[in-house]
Amino acid sequence: MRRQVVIIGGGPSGLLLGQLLHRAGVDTIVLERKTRDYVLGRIRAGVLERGLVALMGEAGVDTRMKADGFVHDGTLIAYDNDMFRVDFAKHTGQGVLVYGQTEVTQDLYDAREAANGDTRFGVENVVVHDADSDTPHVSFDQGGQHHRIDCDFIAGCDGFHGVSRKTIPETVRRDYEKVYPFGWLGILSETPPVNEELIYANSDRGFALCSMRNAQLSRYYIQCDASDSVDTWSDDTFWDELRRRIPASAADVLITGPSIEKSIAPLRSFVTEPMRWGRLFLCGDAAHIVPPTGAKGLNTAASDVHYLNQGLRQFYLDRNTDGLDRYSERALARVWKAERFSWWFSNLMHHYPDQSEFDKKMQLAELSLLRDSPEAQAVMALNYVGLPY
Ligand code: RFL
Ligand code: PHB
Repeated sequence: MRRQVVIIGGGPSGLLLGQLLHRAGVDTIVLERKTRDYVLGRIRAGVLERGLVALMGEAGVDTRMKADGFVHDGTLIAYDNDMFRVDFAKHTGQGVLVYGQTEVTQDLYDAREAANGDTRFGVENVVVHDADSDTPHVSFDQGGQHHRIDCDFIAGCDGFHGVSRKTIPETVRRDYEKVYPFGWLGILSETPPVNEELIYANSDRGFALCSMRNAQLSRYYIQCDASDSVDTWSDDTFWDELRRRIPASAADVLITGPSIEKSIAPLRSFVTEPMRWGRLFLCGDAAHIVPPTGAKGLNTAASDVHYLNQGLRQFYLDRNTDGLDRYSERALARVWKAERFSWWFSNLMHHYPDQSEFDKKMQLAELSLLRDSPEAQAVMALNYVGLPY
């Protein structure tokens, strides 16, 4: 079998790339290890930058997003019993869109199905062959059968634990990593959000975030020990701890209910360089991870998709390889800025196990600078709404 582009991974990066290429007449196959339901059951991102919203439009899949998404023009930051607002719209003329990754992924799967796109679920033993030659191919097993697909290019969109990045020889690849000494415990509950906008809270007991998916669906997170397990956190313990970490004005009106999802995510900053090896191109979490503070993961995956889509279109329409040759450099230039923002915002908002009194004072000084300085707020707003592509 032959396809122009093999896409490994049917998460948001792989599906968005597939849909954009489909619109350009490029023939793709998506290989996904899990089932569609499993992929849609993962509760992840909730805040979309304008760049991703525009790409969904370009891919022809933004109807439901436009109808059901909520524009947020600012966010609240709480610390030391104080709370202030960073006004994105005032500083940048833009907002962000609250619309879940689950919905984005579902819209993309629906569109791929409507277009009769070739998607294989439950594939095993995916192997990339000869990526550094002009005749690469990908092999995999499905339902007891072995398959081979010859192609022009391979898009490695298979997330942090996928095979694509590991295909690049260690002599070529350089990894940069920082692991944070805590995790995020998140719950989803069918309750109205505590506030119209997100609240990021720095408290002595650790970080907390009040987020949402819609008017009846809330998403809350609290910083927890990296070694905690969800079983040690009953819903009641979670709600009690959340109340202690957010300002009294919010805690007093918090509506609680049973969790419909509860999970713990580790926090990590990670980048691999380069993002291209021969005819293999890495996209999204396969190449980089950010801690979720600041909501940059899915959005940074989207900017990779944008650059790769441009490069592939240029190749197929004009036989010009410039966009592909510059893919890694272009994508990484933006990735590192998103890494910086997520690292900065994580450092500002979390309680570190080995934090000294001096370190704590530094956090408070920076938070009060952010509260009082329009210039500091403008820098934060610019990064939060998303740097231009
Ligand atoms: P994904 O979503 O991990 O998808 C990769 C897909 O590849 C499949 N796969 C394979 N398929 C075939 N063969 C193999 N060998 C394979 N190995 C893996 C996997 O099954 C999977 O379906 O990566 P992708 O597409 O790059 O998307 C990245 C985003 O999912 C991620 O960056 C965000 O979810 C991060 N993130 C957030 N990002 C935001 O922009 N805004 C947010 O508000 C936000 N909140 C979050 C987040 C991530 C979180 N967690 C759990 C890490 C909140 C949380 C709690
Ligand atoms: C979410 O709603 O899941 C979310 C929102 C903002 C973040 C991280 C996660 O910074």
